[in-house]
Amino acid sequence: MEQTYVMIKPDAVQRGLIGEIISRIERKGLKIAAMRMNVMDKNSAKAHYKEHSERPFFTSLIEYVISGPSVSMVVEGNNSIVIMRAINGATNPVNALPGTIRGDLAVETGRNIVHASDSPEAAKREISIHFKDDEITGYKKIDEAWLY
Ligand code: RTP
Ligand code: MG
Repeated sequence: MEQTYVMIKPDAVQRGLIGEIISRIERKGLKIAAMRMNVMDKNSAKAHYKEHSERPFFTSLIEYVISGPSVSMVVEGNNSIVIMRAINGATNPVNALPGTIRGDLAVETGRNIVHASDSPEAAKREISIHFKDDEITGYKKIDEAWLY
């Protein structure tokens, strides 16, 4: 079953949106296979956003994601990578459609409240940064014939 890494960023935690965001993921029919709330350590944050290390916003991006507690999740289901990107909406909330998390709940790129891996390679890499294998549960849901 395809897995992706999802983060509820510190601004969403501060705004009391953890439940709202998790609820949207669950209602879609995806399964949360692992979950933790912590302040991400700086090295993990830098490794996570390595692809942006040369960009002008890199320093402020790292400070943002380690500025307070965030929620890290492994989300599972067929096509979960593409589906989670669609649920989150466009990077800049100005362009994010209503109905998406960013379209409904965020107003600026630098405070866009959620993250999801953008490819199978990124998902594998990001999950390995944030979770040990034995922290990811392999449980089955009783309705797995219809959902994940
Ligand atoms: P994410 O990785 O957080 O899920 O976001 P994304 O794929 O939609 O966007 P990405 O291009 O990977 O950018 C990563 C995060 O960096 C911040 N950002 N700031 N100031 C800027 O121009 C700028 N561009 C990107 C955002 O927090 C974005 O989510
Ligand atoms: Mg990204």
